[in-house]
Amino acid sequence: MNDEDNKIIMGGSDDGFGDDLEQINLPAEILSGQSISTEMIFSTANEMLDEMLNIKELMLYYSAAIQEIRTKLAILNKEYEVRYQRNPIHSIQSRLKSQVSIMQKLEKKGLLISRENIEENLYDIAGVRVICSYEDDIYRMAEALVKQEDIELVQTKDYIANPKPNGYRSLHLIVKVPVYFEEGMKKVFAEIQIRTVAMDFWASLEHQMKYKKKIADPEHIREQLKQCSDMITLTDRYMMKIRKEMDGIEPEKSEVEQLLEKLKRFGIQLPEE
Ligand code: 0O2
Repeated sequence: MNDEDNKIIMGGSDDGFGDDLEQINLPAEILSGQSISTEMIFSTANEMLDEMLNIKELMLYYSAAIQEIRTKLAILNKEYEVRYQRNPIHSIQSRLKSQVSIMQKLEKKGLLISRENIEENLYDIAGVRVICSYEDDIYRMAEALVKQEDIELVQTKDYIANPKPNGYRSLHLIVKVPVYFEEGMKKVFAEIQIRTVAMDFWASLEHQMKYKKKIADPEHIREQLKQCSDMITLTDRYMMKIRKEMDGIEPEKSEVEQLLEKLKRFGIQLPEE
C-alpha cells in the first residue's frame, strides 16, 4: 500500500466540514478493517479535526487572547495594590474550550463544523474567570478593563443584578481582543466571567449537578442551592459593607514609622536615604 492509498479526501458541504478539500491520513488498522479501540477512534477523529480546521493555529489565537487579558488584569490588580494597598482580584483562572465541547456547541447552535463558524459564532473558546474579593470589585475591574482602548465590549450578561432562577450569580463579558502576530493583527473573542470567591464556590458545587445523574431528590438539592445562593448574596453584601467602613479608617502605623515619629519628637533627625 503506498502513501496515497492511506488517505481519504474530505470536502464539500454535504459532509459538514465546509468546502475546503483536505487529505487525511488514516491509521493502517482502520483501513485494513481490524478491530479498533474507542481510544483510537477518538484520537483519529481528533487528528482529522486538527488537520481540517488547523486547530493548533486557531488555539494559538485564543491562548494569546487569554494571555493578553490576564496581563491586563494583573496590571490592574497591581495598580490597586500600589495605590490603595489592597488587591481587588483574589485569583484568575483561564481555559481553552476542548475540541469536543467546541463540536458540541456548534451542534447545539445548528452550525456546521468549519473554522469560519467557530471563529464567528463561538465566543467562549478563550475563557477567563476572575475571582474578586468583593462585589464592587467585580464592576470596578470590568469597567477598568472595557474602557481600555483596544478592548471591544461585545456583550454583557449581568447575572448579579439579574441572577439566574437557580441562583447562579456572576458578571459575564464577551470581548474582542487584538492579538499581534508576525503576519498582522487579529481580533479574537473571549468570555470573561467575574465573580466573588463565594459566588465561585457556589457555582462549582452547582456545576457538579450536571455530572451526578443519579441524585435521588434533585429538586431538594436545587432548593438548597437556591437558599445557599441567597445566603451568599447577603454575606457578600455584608462583607462589602464592613470593608467600606474600614476603608475610611487610616491603617495603624508600622513599628518603624512609630519609632521614627518618636525620634522626630526628640529632635533627632535621621539622614534621608
Ligand atoms: P463551560 O464548560 O463552563 O464553558 P452561550 O455561551 O451564549 O451559547 P449561554 O448559556 O447563554 O450560552 O451563556 P451564559 O449564560 O453566558 O453561560 C456561559 C457559561 O457561564 C457557562 O459555560 C458556565 O461556565 C457559566 N454558567 C452559566 N450558567 C450557569 C449555571 O447556572 N451554573 C453554573 N455552575 N455555571 C453557569 P458552559 O458553556 O455551560 O460550559
